[in-house]
Amino acid sequence: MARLPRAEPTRPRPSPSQLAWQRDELALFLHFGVNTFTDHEWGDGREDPAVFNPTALDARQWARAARAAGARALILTAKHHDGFCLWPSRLTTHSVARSPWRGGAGDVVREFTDACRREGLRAGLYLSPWDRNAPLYGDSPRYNDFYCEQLTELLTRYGPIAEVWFDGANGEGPNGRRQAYDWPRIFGLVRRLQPHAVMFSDAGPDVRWCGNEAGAAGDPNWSTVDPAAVPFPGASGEGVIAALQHGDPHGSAWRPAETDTSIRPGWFHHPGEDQQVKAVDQLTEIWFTSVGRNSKLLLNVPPTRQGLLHATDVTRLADLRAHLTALFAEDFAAGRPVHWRATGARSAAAELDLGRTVTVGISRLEEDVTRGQCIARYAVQAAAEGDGGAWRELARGTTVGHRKLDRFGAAPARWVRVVVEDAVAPPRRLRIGLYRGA
Ligand code: FUL
Repeated sequence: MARLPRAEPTRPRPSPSQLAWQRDELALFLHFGVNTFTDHEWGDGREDPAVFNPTALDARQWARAARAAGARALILTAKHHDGFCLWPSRLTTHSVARSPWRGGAGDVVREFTDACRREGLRAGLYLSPWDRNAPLYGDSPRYNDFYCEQLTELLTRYGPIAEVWFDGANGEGPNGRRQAYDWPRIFGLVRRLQPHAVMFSDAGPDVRWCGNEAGAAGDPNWSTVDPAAVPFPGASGEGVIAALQHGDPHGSAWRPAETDTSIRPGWFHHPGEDQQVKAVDQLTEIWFTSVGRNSKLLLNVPPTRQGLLHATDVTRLADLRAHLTALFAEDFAAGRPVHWRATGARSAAAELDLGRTVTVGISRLEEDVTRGQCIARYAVQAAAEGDGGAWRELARGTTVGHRKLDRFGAAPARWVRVVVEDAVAPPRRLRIGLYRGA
C-alpha cells in the first residue's frame, strides 16, 4: 500500500505577492514634494503649490540609479502629510496642477510609473493618511470618502502598482480634529483595484513596519504575527514596537517586516545634509541587519529641488552594489553536497565538506519560506584540517526565514556544520552559503 505523506500542521505561508515582494530584497523610497522646496521634513498644509518647481525633473534618472543599485522596486510619496499631491487629483486643488512645473500640466506619478516600467522596476505609491491640508480631515466619514477616492485615482490611472504604503504617522487636522479611519474599507479597496499589490502599514495587512527607522529589523524576526497585537496603523501601547520588531512564532498571519530607512539624516532632500550621506560601510551594516535578518530594505534616496537624485547618493548606491557583489562573489558552499539529518522532532544538523580549507567570514542561511518559517535557534560551526576533529562556533542566531546573514571573525574551515537547535515545526533543509568576508 502506498504510504501517504505525513500531514504537516498548517503554518502561515506567503502569498505569491508577498514572496515577490521579499525576493526583491531592495526597493528605493523617494520622498519628494513641497518639503523639498521649503527645506522641511513635515509641511503644515499651508504651503503655496507655486513653490513646487523642479528645474530638471527626470524620473528615468531615478529609475536608472535604482536599477544600478540592484533595487527591483521604487516607492514614491504621491502625497505626504502636507496634503500636496504629486498628481493632478480631481479632489483637491492642492497639487501639481497649481504649480508652475510643466505649466501646471505635469504629473509626477505618471512620469514615475512610466520610468519604472521602462526600467523593468515595480512601482509603489505612498499616500499619507494624515492630511494637514484637506478641510475634510477629521470629518471622519467624509474624509474616508475623500481618501478612498484619491486612492482610486492612484490605483486606476497608472497601471499595475506593486506596493501601497500607509504611514502610521497621524496627527490632528487643520481644525484640531482627529480622523477615525475606515481601514477595512481602505484595505478592501486596494485589494479590489490592485489584487497583486502588497499593502504596507504597522498593521499590514501584507507587510508590516519593522518598528524603527534606523535600518535594523528585529532579532528574532518572525514573518508571522498575531494580528491582534497591532490592530491598526499607528496603534501605540505596550508591546506594539516589540510585536513589530519580532513578529510572533505562533502568529496566525504571514506579515513579514519591511525595514525603511534613509540614506541621509532626513527623509526629504536638504542641501545642508549633502555631506551626511551614509557611507558604504554603514549601508552594508544596514544590509546585514535588514535583508540579512529576514526583512526587506526600503532605502530612501530623496530627489533634490532639481528633481534629480543627488550625484553623491547615486554614486553611493552604485558603490554599495559593487561592494555587495564583491562580498558575495564566491560561495564556497556552491555545489557541495549537504548531508542533512533530523536530530529530534524540532532539531536537525546539516554538514558539508568544502573540499579544501578556506577562510570563511560570512554565512548565509535560507529557509524555503514558500512552506513557512520554522527555525528558532541555530549555530554555525567549522572544523579545519589539523583541528583534530574539533568544531569551532562561527556564529549563533535565532530566526532564519527568507535569509539570515552572519558576519564573524574570519576562520579556516574545511567542514561546516549548521546545527538547528530549536524550531517551531520539524525543520526542513536549509540553503547554505559561505563567503570569505571583508
Ligand atoms: C514617517 C513620516 O512621518 C516621515 O515623514 C516619513 O514619511 C517616514 C517614512 O514615515 O512616519
